[in-house]
Amino acid sequence: MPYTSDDCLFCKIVAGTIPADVVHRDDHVVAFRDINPQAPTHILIIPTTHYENAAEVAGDDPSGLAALVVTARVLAQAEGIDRSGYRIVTNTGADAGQSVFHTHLHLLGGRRMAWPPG
Ligand code: DGP
Repeated sequence: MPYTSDDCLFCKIVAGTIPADVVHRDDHVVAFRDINPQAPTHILIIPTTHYENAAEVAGDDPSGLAALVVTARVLAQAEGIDRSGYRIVTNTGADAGQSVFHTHLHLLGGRRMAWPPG
């Protein structure tokens, strides 16, 4: 049984107790549209198991991290942004802007983006 945190917003989305616009779900990965989109496509891709950040997933379940990236590629194709380009972002820690401490990839696309990020 995967670990879930009772206090974790994204664990509640995995469990279905908080609604979300889910675009993909399997045993290991859930993807849903960001509540405050920063681009025409802005999807959050999360493991069903609670890990605080991407490094934790990489250390504990490398194939789980790969599954998140593969899901991003599949969803980018489904959204029609795979050829124009898209960005995968994972914030780690407060200074990076992480506000939900259940690791997630942001899949962003559908507009031209600047670099460096703010
Ligand atoms: P980060 O700041 O990198 O931890 O990203 C957290 C993202 O989660 C942020 O872009 C907004 C999004 N978010 C926060 N609460 C909810 C929610 O209840 N539903 C959805 N769909 N997204 C949320």
